[in-house]
Amino acid sequence: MKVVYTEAHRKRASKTELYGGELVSPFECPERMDYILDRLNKTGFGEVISPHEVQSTALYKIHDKDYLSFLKSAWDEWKTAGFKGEAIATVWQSRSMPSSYIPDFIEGKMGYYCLAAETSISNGTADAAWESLNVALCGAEHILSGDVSAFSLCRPPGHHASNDQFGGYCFINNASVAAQHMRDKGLDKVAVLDVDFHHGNGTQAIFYNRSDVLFLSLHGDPMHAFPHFLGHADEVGYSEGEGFNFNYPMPAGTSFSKWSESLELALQQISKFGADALIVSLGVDTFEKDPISFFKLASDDFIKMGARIASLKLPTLFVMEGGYAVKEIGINTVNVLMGFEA
Ligand code: 7XA
Ligand code: ZN
Repeated sequence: MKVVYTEAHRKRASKTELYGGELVSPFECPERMDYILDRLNKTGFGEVISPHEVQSTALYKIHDKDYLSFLKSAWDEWKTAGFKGEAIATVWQSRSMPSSYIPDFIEGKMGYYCLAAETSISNGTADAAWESLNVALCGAEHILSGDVSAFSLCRPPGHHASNDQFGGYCFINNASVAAQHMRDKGLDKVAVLDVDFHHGNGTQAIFYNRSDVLFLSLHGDPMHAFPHFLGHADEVGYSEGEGFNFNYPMPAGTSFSKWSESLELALQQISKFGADALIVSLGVDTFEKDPISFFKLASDDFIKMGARIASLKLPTLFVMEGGYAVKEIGINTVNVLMGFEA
């Protein structure tokens, strides 16, 4: 399996995350990639390749153009405003302020284009987000040219980013743009299976009224887990998309035996859908030692996960999302890929 990777992810080097009322060093850090690469090297798994520049208009079908302009200019605008720290949203439109105006000043724009305050924007964030997208698109190109599988080692991750909002460490929805790119290049039906601990709210929202992209997410119950405001089982899609969105929320302490029951249900839906290709939003924050999550998957379980996904026998693109038990992130990620190939 080819592994697409670029060192350019290091441009995303934010120093602050708002966590529990404190500014802490971000859980989503560059070292995550080092541990994954190290494990790939040690196991000899896959051929690590640099991405080439992919020509695609899919980004502009998935994300709002003003949002993309905002991402590009946000850091400069924040600095120009004289703020000393990294850019963090602090004020939102809300139930009691349902404004449709987009503020001119960066403080207001941050709230307009942000869905959760933990994620700061810093120098290089936008560059890294675009590089991460290109890694995903390059993986998609390999699938389109006939590879049975590929791994896009994306950083920053993407599945929380919606059409016009960033948050949850995500800026551009890599998996969604890859799915759109596959559609644009002639695949009729694409399924996106999100196995990250957190609900893929951005991907769900993007495809919620579409029947050509099936979305399924296995995640911590949003009553207790981020992103809290999307991811319930009764969210089934809207209009054309009704019946093409599946959520499998699960409680704290969920082990692989329970988790895999949801996986089997999701796999059945993917088979029934008749997908031409599968994109896996691969987060390994379901791991028992993950510092910000509450499932109990063990390292060996990730091998079984990969094997079950392989049973679909679909061309499969893995796109990296979360996972913060940094020392084990390499083992857990590569276990999924090895289980898939075995
Ligand atoms: O998959 N998404 C993540 O791993 C990021 C979740 C961000 C949680 C922030 C809660 N304080
Ligand atoms: Zn996650």
